[in-house]
Amino acid sequence: MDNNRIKIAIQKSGRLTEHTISLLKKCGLVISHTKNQLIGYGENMPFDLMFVRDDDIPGLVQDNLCMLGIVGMNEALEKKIEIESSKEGPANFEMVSNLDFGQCKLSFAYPDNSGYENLKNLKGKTVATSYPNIVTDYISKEGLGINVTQFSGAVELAPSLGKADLICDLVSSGQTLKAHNLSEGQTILESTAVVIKSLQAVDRIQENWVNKLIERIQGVLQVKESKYIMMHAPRASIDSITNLLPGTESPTIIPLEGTNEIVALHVVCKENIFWETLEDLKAKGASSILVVPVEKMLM
Ligand code: PRT
Ligand code: ZN
Repeated sequence: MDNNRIKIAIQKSGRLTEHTISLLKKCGLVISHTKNQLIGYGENMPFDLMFVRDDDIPGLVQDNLCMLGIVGMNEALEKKIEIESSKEGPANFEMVSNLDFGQCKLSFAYPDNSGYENLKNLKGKTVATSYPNIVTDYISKEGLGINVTQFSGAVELAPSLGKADLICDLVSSGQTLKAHNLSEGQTILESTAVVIKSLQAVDRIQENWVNKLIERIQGVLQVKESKYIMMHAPRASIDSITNLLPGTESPTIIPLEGTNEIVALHVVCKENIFWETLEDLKAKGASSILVVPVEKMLM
């Protein structure tokens, strides 16, 4: 492998895979990859993708085997706390961007009707989790005195197997908890997928590419909600009209032939626009309102 190329660790097969590949493609990366290959080659940029298990991603970046990783915040934080509470610390990577997929919560959950909703009353009880470092850190900061036992899968079975009194696990819809007669309690982390980046110094060319990719990722995230809005508006109402549009910068004002009172007003709005906003704009005198999606944005 060419060591000048920048390696990005991504999940091989799981909840994050499709979103991650789609994000990188939207950043302009053309990937050559066949189904069973563990490496995908960037054809038009010096990035190569390492397809690995999500649990391994923070470690690959920590050990400088990959410069970047895309992984759940839960995994990144678990590794960070593990490193920082050992003699190895501080961690050699940072989280540089929160993404708009992989949303979940890391929450305590207790058997229905167990009366375990208040963590402060659970001194000496045992919690099962796949995130022993995050959970231990939380328990000690809160002074809860709950014991932690590590489970690598099917954590929700621990109470009925008699291995723990409660659990702390990832929750999204809540269906899994419900199916196991567990109730969700305190959330200790709201997680999304994140980009992690090695703190190791690299040469200028590599650094420029990494910064370019991170900038494009941020551009892709902004574009999702952004709209380009065009309308005719009374010159006297420009301020009140732009105040109705969330997340806009200074509007472009274009004079219209044959009138001084009405102008064309163009703005980029960084949040979604609802029908109610259009109706409010109309009430302020705007007409011919067009809302169009933004395809790319570089701030
Ligand atoms: O093979 P590999 O190790 O790569 O995959 P994996 O099975 O460990 O991970 P995967 O693909 O399940 O999850 C990857 C990442 O997606 C996680 O690290 C989280 O950041 C994120 N994510 C988002 C989730 C969930 N939502 C989620 N619901 N990860 C796991 N779950 C599980 C949870 O553990 C529980 O078993 O789904 C169940 C709960 O779901 P609900 O919808 O019933 O509440
Ligand atoms: Zn995993």
